[in-house]
Amino acid sequence: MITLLDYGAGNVRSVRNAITRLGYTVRDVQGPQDILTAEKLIFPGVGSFGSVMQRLHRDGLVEPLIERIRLNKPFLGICVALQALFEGSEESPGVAGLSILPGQVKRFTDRNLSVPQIGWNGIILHKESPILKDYQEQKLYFVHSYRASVTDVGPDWLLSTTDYGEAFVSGVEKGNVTAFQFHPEKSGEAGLNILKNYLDSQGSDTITVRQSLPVQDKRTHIAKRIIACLDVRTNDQGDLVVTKGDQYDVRNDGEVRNLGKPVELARRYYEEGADEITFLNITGFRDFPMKDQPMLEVLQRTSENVFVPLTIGGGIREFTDSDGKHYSALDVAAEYFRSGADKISIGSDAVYAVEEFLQTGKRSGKSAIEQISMVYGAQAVVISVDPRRVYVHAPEDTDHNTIKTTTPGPQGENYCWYQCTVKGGREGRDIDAVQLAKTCELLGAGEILLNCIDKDGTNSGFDHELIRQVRGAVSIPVIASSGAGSAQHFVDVFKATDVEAALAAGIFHRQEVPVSEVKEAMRRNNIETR
Ligand code: 1PR
Repeated sequence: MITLLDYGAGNVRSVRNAITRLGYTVRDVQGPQDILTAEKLIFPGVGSFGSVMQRLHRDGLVEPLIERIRLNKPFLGICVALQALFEGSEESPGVAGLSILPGQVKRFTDRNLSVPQIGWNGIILHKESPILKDYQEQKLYFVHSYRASVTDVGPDWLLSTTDYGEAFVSGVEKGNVTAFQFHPEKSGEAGLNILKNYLDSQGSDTITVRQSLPVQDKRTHIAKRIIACLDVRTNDQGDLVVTKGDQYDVRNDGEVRNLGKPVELARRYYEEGADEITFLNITGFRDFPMKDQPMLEVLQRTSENVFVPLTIGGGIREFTDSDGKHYSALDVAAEYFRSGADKISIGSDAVYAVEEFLQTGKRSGKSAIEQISMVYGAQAVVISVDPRRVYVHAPEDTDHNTIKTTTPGPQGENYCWYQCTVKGGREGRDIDAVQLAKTCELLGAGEILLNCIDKDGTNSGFDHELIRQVRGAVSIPVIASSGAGSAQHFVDVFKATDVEAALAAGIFHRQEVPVSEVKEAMRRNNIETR
């Protein structure tokens, strides 16, 4: 019996599913007493530092947690739960942590690296641990903007470090108390194994001083991620199917293309080694997502078998239903997080939010981006950009951010800008991709999913010119999307641009190139991969 500290923020379903999958039963903390009496406790950190601490205070759990750790009772903290062991965090100034460990958790500072760190990185062990006893240098999934400093943690606690520009604390352990910055429940089979070691561990009444390992002269490296994307919608027969368009047109002879069932395909990509799965509910802009039970069910069922990050997009916005009941974008996102999503992706609503910001010059605090980022953290908010090329003869012909292109337009134009669209490419707006990406970063987005309507479904390779332009404009991670037709195209985009991840749909669905082949091509070309 494992006791889970679910304080109602973010995706705790994945931890729950992982524990169940490993053959254990989960019970929830009902009150402060459970923290002290639980045989084994898991504290999955989701949300920002401030919102986590606020909830612990609200539920009277701060003192019992400190007491439990002092009594050396089995404890596993994940992500923000590791950070909560410190005195405070730059993320939420003035909010006190549990102060088990000294120092403040700080934001990553290396300007050459995108923040948040999103992706698969290694760990270097500093001492022996029963939880990491069979760790074989596999990469594990991290997603965070703040990190604990190695200088704040003495050898009695320091378990592992990871490099992202600088070295930071990725694991602490003393006696039966362990915490990781990475997410074992999102780290595939390697992560499940780590979780299993904790669940199976016997613990010991005394604090065992574990052997320090020799200091190793090596660094860890974050992998470039490969993402499988499933565009999902209801077909004319009323079935929820994975579909795929050519330049966003998903119909063939009038019928919506049907490329398979979402849950089954997601599982196949997980087994083939996809680093992340994205579902886009492509008609979400017109359907009311809170009533979209099938999409929630897709997420719930997928998270039972898929232990890598899941993103869901389509229809994330505020909404008033026909009975006049109002749902904030936060309500809609919360439903998806509860169903197993780690990140939500915002398309059309991001364009409207940016338009408003550019008009007023002020943050309203009310946009979906701002609200969701505030509660769940920037790393949970992805912006899906659907741009299309607009050609011009010279940069002076437009106010937008142009590039000189090696693929001239129909009238021989040598310049273009990328016009953002809404409603699945149906409507162009007077905003370019650079304006959108930069403003969304300012409003609190943590990642850009950069599609390209001209390239979508063409199998002709990614649009490097667009990717370079947007990647150069922001300091959050960018996912290249649209146009992948071969494993070489992934190698090309990682060599030609600094993009952190690449996404494809058609080639995976049609089984033209399995994810594993993409990974092999990356390895042959010395591109860091999982
Ligand atoms: O506007 O917040 O409701 O979100 C709607 C979401 O649905 C957006 O993320 C938008 O990109 C997506 N979407 C809407 N219509 C379509 C369509 O295809 N008709 N799909 C659509 C976007 C683009 C990628 C695709 C890549 C890779 N699909 O998801 O997977 O282009 O494809 P490829 O590898 O086959 O070239 P909102």
